[in-house]
Amino acid sequence: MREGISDYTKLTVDLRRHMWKAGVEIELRRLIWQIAVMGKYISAKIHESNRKLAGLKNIFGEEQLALDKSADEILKNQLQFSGFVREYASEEQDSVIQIGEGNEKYFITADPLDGSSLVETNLAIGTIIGIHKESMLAEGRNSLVAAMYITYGPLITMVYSAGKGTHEFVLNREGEYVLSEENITLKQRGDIYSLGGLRKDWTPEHRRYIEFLEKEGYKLRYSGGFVPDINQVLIKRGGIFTYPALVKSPKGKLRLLFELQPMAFIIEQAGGMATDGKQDILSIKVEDLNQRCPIYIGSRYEVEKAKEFLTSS
Ligand code: AFP
Repeated sequence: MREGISDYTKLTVDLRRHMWKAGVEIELRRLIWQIAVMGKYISAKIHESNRKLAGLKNIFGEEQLALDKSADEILKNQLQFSGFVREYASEEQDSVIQIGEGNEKYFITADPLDGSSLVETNLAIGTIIGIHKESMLAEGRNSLVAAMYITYGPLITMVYSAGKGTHEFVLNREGEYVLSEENITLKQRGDIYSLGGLRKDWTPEHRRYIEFLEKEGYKLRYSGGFVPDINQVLIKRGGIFTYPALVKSPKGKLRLLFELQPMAFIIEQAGGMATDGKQDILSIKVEDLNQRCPIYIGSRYEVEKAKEFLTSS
């Protein structure tokens, strides 16, 4: 240990040490670390591009910079030189792109900046990453080996799982990710719920489920940002996030590959569940990059209840 290190530093476990101790294989450790570091650049981009910060909002009447495109560029350009990534797919790309030589170990899916429409309201937003060991057009359970998300809020936090539990790190003033919550485990049931879509567009089964939660006294927590809303269920150790099938869009809004699979991997590793109302999210085969899917994700009691209501005739 370097001399003069503060007690605080001695107590902190940084991301690389945590993954090494957890037995995460070296290339995957380095890849997760590289992506976590890119979170710092994306956060800087959010601050730099937010005209409000520069007091220039709408003075020129220009469109808010496409932050999600910038975030995508940062991820793609850095991963291109990582040495570990063969293919990259993102919500900002039309197709899967080969960014490696063709013999690298991992395939990456990214929602580079989910909730970007919330930037001007200063609400938290996030980056969602899936790390696959084979082509992503498969069942998540067979291809995903790790998943992570970065939350850009009052603090920058990063949650990851490499199949050995779910853990949260916070970016400290020195620019290091230090462990804040290890082996996060959801309770059997929580007391908060997030609900997407308009009530008038819900199916009768979904409406009956939400009315059940409300009768049970669940508290509504919904920001319009998938990452902070899921993060709240995880850090509060329970509850449920739903974005259901709607009368006009039976597949709901959220994307299976870029948003739901990584979050399902992380929540399952924390002892929770994720379903489309009938089957596990991680058991659904990805046929198409932009495939959408209804989602019920969180602690077991609430998800099991959702399945009961959704499959009752
Ligand atoms: P944006 O990226 O367009 O802000 O959408 C965010 C999102 O994809 C997801 O983060 C939210 O959970 C969901 O949409 C909110 O959708 P509604 O605006 O329909 O509630």
